[in-house]
Amino acid sequence: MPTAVVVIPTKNEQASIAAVIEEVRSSLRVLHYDRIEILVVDDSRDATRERAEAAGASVLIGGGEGLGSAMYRGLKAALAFEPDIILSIDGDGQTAVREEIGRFVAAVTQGGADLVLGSRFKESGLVGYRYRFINRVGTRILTYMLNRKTGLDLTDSHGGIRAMVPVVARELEMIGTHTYVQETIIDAVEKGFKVVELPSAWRMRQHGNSRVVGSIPRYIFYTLPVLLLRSGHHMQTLYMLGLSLIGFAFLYFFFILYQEDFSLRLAHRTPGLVLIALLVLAGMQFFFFGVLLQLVTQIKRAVDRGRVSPPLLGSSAERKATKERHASNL
Ligand SMILES: Nc1nc2c(ncn2[C@@H]2O[C@H](COP(=O)(O)OP(=O)(O)O)[C@@H](O)[C@H]2O)c(=O)[nH]1
Ligand SMILES: [Mg+2]
Repeated sequence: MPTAVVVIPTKNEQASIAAVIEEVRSSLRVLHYDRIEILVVDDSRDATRERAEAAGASVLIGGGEGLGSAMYRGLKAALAFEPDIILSIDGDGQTAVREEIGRFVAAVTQGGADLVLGSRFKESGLVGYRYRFINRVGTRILTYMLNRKTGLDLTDSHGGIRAMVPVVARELEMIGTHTYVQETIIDAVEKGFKVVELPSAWRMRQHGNSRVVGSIPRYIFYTLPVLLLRSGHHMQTLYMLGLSLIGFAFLYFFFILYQEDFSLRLAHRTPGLVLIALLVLAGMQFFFFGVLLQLVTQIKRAVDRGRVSPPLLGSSAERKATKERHASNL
């Protein structure tokens, strides 16, 4: 009995949510899914929740910490249904679900993709309205940073529809709360999953306001620190800085000894010795700060994994496949 779970994040989408749920359900029925679960992850103050429930969806509280945490919760919760495929679709009706969902599902079920992303710029004419210049440039910058980090050749990261094999959601670890779209791609690539991009049309919003792409410059501001943290460069930098300072202190100490003909009567060199002590202290601080950061990162990863209770951890064959991917990706 093939099961599909669709995660729909919503923030004040009362005008569109019922129609989106209906469109998703009828389109998946055509694709012969017997069990279709719609999981709305909601942070609304309007009637989105009631309307989603009336349309037959399960509604999960988003947590009020941005799209990233809402999607994280939704994707992890989707695993409880033991799905064959997970999709995520925006709840604002900007995606042409009926026309496109089949291609996204097929890329996973027949094309061997693990994570399929919608791109509004892969072909011309996909964006059905005048898209603000600043956002176009911002999206370019974001996609460029993402491609540099992942080695992929994406044209967009913000499409309104995605499909994935459940193990991508199961393995997902995130640092940021607002950087869902980029971080999920980086995470999937790090774990050796096959990421594929398909063209996807983008309609104009009929109701409400865009929040994510509505503020691309602010979005970049949120994304940069996360990209930096995920790269792990900050830890390497701290280790290197710590070791360099300590190394420099030792060199300077030997230089002083050399100047004093290796005599240990160094009372008159107090300023130099104080400097050496300070360098060693600072070096140790940097080094241990790096160790602490590494520990915190590891604990965060363990907590992320622990959030999925054991019965939901999937078949051992699936876990073995993931491990192999990790290994071949090293
Ligand atoms: N749960 C939740 N959903 C959100 C949040 N921010 C945006 N969304 C939803 O995520 C989807 C995409 O958001 P939108 O603002 O349209 O982004 P854009 O189309 O990329 O500009 C929509 O369905 C929104 O309702 C949030 O903070 N929490
Ligand atoms: Mg939108």
